[in-house]
This record gives sequence, structure tokens and C-alpha cells, in this order.
Amino acid sequence: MKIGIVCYPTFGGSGVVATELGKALAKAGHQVHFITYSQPQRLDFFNENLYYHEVNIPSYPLFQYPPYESALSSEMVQVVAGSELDVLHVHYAIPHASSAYLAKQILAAQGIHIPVITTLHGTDITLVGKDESYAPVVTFSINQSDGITAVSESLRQDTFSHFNITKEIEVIPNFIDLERFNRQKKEHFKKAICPGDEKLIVHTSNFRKVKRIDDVISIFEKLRKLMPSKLLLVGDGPDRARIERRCKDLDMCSDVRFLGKLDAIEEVLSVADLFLLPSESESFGLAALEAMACEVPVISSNVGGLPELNVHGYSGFLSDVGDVDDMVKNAAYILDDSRLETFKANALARAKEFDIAKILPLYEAYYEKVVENA
Ligand code: GMT
Repeated sequence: MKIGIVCYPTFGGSGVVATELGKALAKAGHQVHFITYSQPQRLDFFNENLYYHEVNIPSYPLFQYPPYESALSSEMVQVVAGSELDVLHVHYAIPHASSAYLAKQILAAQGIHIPVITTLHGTDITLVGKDESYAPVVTFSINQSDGITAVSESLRQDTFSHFNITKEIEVIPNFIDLERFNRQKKEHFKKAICPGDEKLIVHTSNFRKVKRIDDVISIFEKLRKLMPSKLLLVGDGPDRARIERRCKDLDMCSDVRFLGKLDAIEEVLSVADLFLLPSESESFGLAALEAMACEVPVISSNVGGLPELNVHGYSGFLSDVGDVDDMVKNAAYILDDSRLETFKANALARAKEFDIAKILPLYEAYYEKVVENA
């Protein structure tokens, strides 16, 4: 098939999923056209089936807010018509679903029919999308999509409860490339960070409020009193500066390191003993899946799609949002030397259920169904 993929080209989960999906589809022989405003972060290899079309957003003194949606729709029109695409798959509803709707109408006027699939990722529904500034457009454009997928059953339910959706939503969970995400031998790295053989705790995120990084710090502050441990924080975002200050105030600087944004996240995960994800809301928790694939058990909150990924008492533990004491208790339980290796093996076993080799055929079958029925 000839497939157009529209996404945010950044480190964010939706962009990562879209890019990895496009790469896998190209490897499977499909022709994949990325339509984004800059080169997607993980589009880091050459394949004869992969194409990249940059959305050009000209500036003009009149524009306080350059009309990205119009530029995106125009690029979609050109790529669909020029490359004769079979389907347009947009990731993250805002504003990609409404831009796709507009492109579809323009193409229809030219006699070209293009089925549109929208994949919902999380904050486009649970946080940003339901804001009344966006909700009417989000509702309309989701309903106008020929196919709709959500990355977890929880997100599917949330979509029906927040919006008046009149169509079916297919759940296709996120996936992991186990060839990239696996536990590599990085003993020198572990020794450098944990010279006293301390336990290594890792958290990765975009440092937004929804991630509750304060809980990460509170969990670690209590845990380091129970056992020698170090914390690595990967990523960047609005809460980082405040959290760095808090670590200084708590006199924890010698045990906490901020690594900033990192591409080779699997190298850090390869030396980790435990991953923390105490989020307030999480439609899937791709960061936790990446950790599990690298044999890292997960302490997470029990919200959204996390219970569909992290199996309580097997690959890690789930607690109520904000229940720091329960998370500390569970973390100490996992990190006990008599149990840690079992939890690591379980984390990997669970991650294997989300192997891209299992999930890719679900997308291919869904594309075929939508194209046939559209
Ligand atoms: O987590 C974020 O804030 C980023 C966000 C995104 O859209 O990039 O992630 C969402 O999509 C990911 C990929 O499907 C999911 O794994 C994350 O759970 C989801 N984030 C939230 O629901 C908060």
C-alpha cells in the first residue's frame, strides 16, 4: 500500500509511535510518506520505501499565529495526489484530524478519494482535546475519519465519555521494536553511575505536570533511606528547573542526575533496575514499555492504560495516583536481591506481548478494512 503518515516529529510518544510504525511498514514493503513540519526524531535510517515531505509554513507580519493547519492540509493534498496514496493515517487528533478532513474535501473536489484514519494517543483526548477551545473541532473531525484507533481500551472509553462519537473505535495497542530495545551489556556505564553497586532507578518523560515528577523525587527520597540507590532523570520540559531546585534543597544532588533529552534511551535503560511512572494520566505508557523491553520492572500509577500494560505483582506494581508510600513499599519489594531477577525476566516477558511483529499486522489489516469500506 501507499500510506501517508502525519505526526508530531518530536520526542513525544505519539511521534515516536507514528515514526516506528512508518519504519516497520516500509520494511514490510509498503511505500510510506511522512508529512511533518520537520524530520521526525526517529526517522534515522534509509529505506527505499520511505519518503519525507516537509510542511512549509511561510511567515508573514500579519500572522501572530502562522496557519499551520492550512499549510499541513495543502501539503497533504499535494502528497496524496502526487504520490497516489491509498490511505492517510494521522496521529494525534489536534490538529491533524481536522487538517486531514479539509484535505479530503479538497481532494474530493478534484475527483480523488482518500480514506483517513485517525489514531488517538492520549492528551489529544484526555487533556487538550476536551478543552472547549478545541472540543467541537476534535469531535467533528474524529467523526469524519473513515477509521479511528486508540492506543488502549482505556483511551477508547475516555473518548466515548468526553466526546459525542458516533463511530466505532478500534483498539490497537502501542508496540516495541525488540531489536532496538533490549538489555545491552553496559557494565562500564553502570559502574560509573553506581560505583558502590547502588540500585539504579530511572524515569523518562517530558517533565510536564501530568507526569508528577514531584512523586518521582518523593519516592526516591524515601527509597534511598532504605537502600543505597541512584536516580537518573531523562528528558526535559517545563518542570525540570523546579525539580532540579528541589533536589538541591533536599541535598540529593550526589544521588540524582539529570541527563536531558536523549536519543539512545535504550542504553540508559540497559543499566536500570527499576522504572518509575507515577503519572496522573497515561493513555498507554510507552516509556514504561521501553523500560520493560530492557528488562526493567515498573512502578506506576494505576490510571488510564497503565493496567493494560504493567501487570500488578508480575512486571511491576500499580498504585493509586499520589500514593508515594505504597510505591516506595513496592519498589523496595522488587529491588530485594531475592526477587529482582524474576521481576526483570517478567518485565521482558510482558513486553514481548507488544512486539511490533505482533502489532504491525493489526494495522495492516485495519488499513485494508478501512480502504475497502471507505
Ligand atoms: O505523554 C505525553 O505527554 C506525550 C504524549 C504524546 O502524545 O506524545 O503521549 C501520549 O501518547 C503516547 C503514545 O501513544 C502514550 O504512550 C502516552 O501514554 C500518552 N500520554 C498521556 O496520555 C499523558
